[in-house]
Amino acid sequence: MKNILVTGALGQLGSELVTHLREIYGTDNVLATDIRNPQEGTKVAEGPFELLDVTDGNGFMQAARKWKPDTIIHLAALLSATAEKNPMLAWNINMGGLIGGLEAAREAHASFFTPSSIGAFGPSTPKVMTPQDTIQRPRTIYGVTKVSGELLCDYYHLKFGVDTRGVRFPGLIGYVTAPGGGTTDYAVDIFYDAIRKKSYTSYIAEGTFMDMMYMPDALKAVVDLMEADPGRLLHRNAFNITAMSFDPELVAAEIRKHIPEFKMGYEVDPVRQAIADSWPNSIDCTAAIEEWGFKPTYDLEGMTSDMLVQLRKKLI
Ligand code: AKB
Repeated sequence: MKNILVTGALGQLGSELVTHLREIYGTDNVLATDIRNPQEGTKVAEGPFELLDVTDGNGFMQAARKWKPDTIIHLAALLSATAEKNPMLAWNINMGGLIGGLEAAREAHASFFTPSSIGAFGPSTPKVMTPQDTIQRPRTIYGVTKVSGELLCDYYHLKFGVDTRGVRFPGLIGYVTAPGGGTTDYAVDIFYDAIRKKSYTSYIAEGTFMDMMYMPDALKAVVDLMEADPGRLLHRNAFNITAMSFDPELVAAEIRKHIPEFKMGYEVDPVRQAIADSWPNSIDCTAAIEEWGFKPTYDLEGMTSDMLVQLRKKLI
């Protein structure tokens, strides 16, 4: 029986992952933590919850001593665009939180998952079918923390034997909790505006391709990687994974199949555009497929139909 501690449980990924893990391993076996309390009536509030500021290493350790997790899923972090506005804060949260979590996992003898990102690549990385092992010289503070985090997790595995595992997530698209402060967030916002206004103004320019994934595939990937036979893992931190690559025009065209009057406009944000331009167009997930059987279900077509159905239920 598992005993899991999740940080950043109220974020875009955390709020859905906690529910998913509780369905698999039992509500009482998944402790959700975040820096603020969950709203009453939300799914996260239905099971164990503790306040935890991940930059407080001592607090992290105390939470782990109390809960005795066999798995720590550390999600609390700033995303790329917010990080770029406040690099010191990004370093403190992304790296301070990570080392606190790794120390807690080391003491608890817990497995440890934390996400890296396509943001761990930079302008000198091969842009098309970016290999698993390649040049990683990002020029954003988010990317710097993601590469450092990958190295730190590998170090804790090699030096202390902590069972660290991670994936490089692409942009995640879901309808439960909106993302905040990311570069790929447009690919979520577009669905909300398509239903509410039948139009969207994109801050990312036409022709900018980035990798994306629908939330159910992201949730499954975390569980599949954590359940994978360690003997098969040649890599650990972190596996390239993706389900689709598109630019704003492609997703708009897909939405138009359901909402023919949908209109697309552009007001490009130079900061987020520069970040997007430094990231790959598409990444190669062969290592994840071969080492732990990664297999996404949703492509652009399937994701778009489901997003629109689910969001209509939520918004109308
Ligand atoms: C972001 O845009 O910052 C994230 C990511 C791809 O890491 N969604």
